[in-house]
Amino acid sequence: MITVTADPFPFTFDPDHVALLCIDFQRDFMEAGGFGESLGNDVSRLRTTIEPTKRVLDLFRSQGWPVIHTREGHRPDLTDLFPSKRDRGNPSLRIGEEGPMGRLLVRGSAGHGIVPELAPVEGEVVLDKPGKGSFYATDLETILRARGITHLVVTGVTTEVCVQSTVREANDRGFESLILADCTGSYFPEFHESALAMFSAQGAIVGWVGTSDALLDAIP
Ligand code: C5J
Repeated sequence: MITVTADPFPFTFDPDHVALLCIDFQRDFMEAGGFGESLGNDVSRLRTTIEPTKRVLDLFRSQGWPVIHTREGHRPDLTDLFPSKRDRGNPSLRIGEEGPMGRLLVRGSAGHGIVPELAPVEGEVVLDKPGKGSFYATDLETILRARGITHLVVTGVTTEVCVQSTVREANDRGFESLILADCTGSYFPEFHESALAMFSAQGAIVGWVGTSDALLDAIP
């Protein structure tokens, strides 16, 4: 068993039953010209997550532990895009419209891809999802249960949107999540901090919060 220093108390997992979730490290959220910027966000804020997440990815790869990447996006014909998602807000470009990295949040466009530093390698699951949560309208739960995964190490963007939806969905399904604070990021620092605080409050009501260093230090 491996025990990681975390809030509100140490997180213990069996390495035979753990997986790394890398949520939506897509160019559309992390680079200029993508969906995140179309909503008026400073996308550079998310880039601090790349280096620590790369170290965690390297750890999982070197140990042979499973890695699952998710990508938020839609079919090219947009048949899986609810009008409520398409029409809300006042972005400079809407989902499906042509931007500098191709059509925003459309599967197959350059912007929909994962940033090169964290790109999946052969054998890693890449899961496309139309919503914010990674369990909604995907086979994530089946994939995890088929492999006997009970514990998740969670990285990704953004903390209070897709990470938060996913860890809440995971919690309700009985999975134990360790969310790495430096491997998750938000356009809004205060939302990042609040979301992390909500996860670990009330005796880890949603999950545990730790850091990449704490995880790496815990591995013999
Ligand atoms: C957002 C996400 N923020 N991946 N998506 O719309 O968090």
